[in-house]
Amino acid sequence: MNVWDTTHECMSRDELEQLQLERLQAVVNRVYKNVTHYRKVFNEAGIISEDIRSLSDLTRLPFTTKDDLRVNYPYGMFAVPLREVVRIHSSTGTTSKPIVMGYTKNDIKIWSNLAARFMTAAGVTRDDVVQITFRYGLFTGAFGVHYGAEAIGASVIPMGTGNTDKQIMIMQDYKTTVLVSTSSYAIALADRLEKLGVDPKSLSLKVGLFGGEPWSEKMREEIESRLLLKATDNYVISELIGPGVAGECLCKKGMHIYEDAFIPEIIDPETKAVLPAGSEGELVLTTLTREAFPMIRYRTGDITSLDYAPCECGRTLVRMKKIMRRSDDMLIVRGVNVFPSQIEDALFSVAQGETPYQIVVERKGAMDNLEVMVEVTNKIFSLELQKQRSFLEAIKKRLASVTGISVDVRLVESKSIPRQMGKIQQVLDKRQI
Ligand code: DLL
Repeated sequence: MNVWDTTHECMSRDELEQLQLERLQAVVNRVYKNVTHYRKVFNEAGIISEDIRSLSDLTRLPFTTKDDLRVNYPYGMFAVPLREVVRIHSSTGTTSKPIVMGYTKNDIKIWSNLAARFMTAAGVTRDDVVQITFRYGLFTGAFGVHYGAEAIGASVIPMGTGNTDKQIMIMQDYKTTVLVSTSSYAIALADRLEKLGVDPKSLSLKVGLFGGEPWSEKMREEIESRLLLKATDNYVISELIGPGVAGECLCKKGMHIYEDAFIPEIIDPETKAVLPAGSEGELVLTTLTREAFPMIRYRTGDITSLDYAPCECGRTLVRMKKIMRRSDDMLIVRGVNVFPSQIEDALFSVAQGETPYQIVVERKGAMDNLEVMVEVTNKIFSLELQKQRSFLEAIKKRLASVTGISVDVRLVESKSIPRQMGKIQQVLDKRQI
């Protein structure tokens, strides 16, 4: 099996831990000097950089959360002056204060090589034609894979999202061998191919790189058999870098975390205690190589477990189990992070007050659908039809703008949403993945 960076992906654990410690000491030192937030929280915890003498001292450092990033919006967490930043990205899902990540020239180089690792692990070579259906723009997904593919020397087709018929035409004509997409979009593509009567055998697909949202082994089997490719799971998280944090090899038994660049820990999300190897809990990551945007003990909110057993592929890197749930209430809809609180705030501001509602997420065909049912008061029902319609449109518009995805909104009669002990279940996630 091909390995992109044998030195770092196949190191002995002793060597790896020595490298991690050196890098950790350097990053702790740097953030203390250059980032006001870290200086403040380290001082509050009574920690100085010299306290990090072994890897186990990592647990003495405070966690970093999404809220810390929001409070320090836009550039407060940058560890280099803006003139050294050559790229700015955001995570999916916009709130009033999105999360802003910066990259130096060297960060981009490191990122490209990290992305090249999971692509190589899935079998991508310079002979491949890679069709990227992730969204280009502020998000990290498309750019990370794009640069990784170029580092390998493959031919990149930067399609971006949507326009499924055109995606298929290009896939046929340009002889795409590698599909990069969310797992749900891969199924939507398979559905459309079937409708158009295109035999997947007539395509050149070989590898599918998927990520950005939870998906099951059942979905993997479906995608592999319908698109006739080998599908791997890849972990994307913008705050840490984007794609290139962890990815599966063709053994498909967990995603190798690139531990020379990220130290993983698993914590109990309630007590925040670090759990022993093998336990299931929330993944916490510390960056070791980021220059512009280092993260110390970042709480990802993703629930997984770590497996340190050797892998047949020869990589010595730990593997994280597929992520199927989160420790918080964040929803992932069509690969985009959506917080129920964003929806509630937007809804109440348009309705000019609290109004009973329920968020329903389900799969319609292959794709996720998010609908907000809003109970209307007599006041709104008594409005003439035209006014009701503009109320509905105003909610839709506001929700689309705060979440970054299209949202269906349905006005329903007062007291018609089911209650349990008088309370509405605010989020009903009916997806079976
Ligand atoms: O941009 C994720 C993305 C990439 C979406 C490509 C669509 C296409 P974030 O907005 O930072 O990154 O979202 C990161 O997505 O914390 C997980 O909850 C979830 N996630 C990412 N990869 C996987 C995966 C994008 N392979 C959040 N399996 C993370 C399950 C995943 N969940």
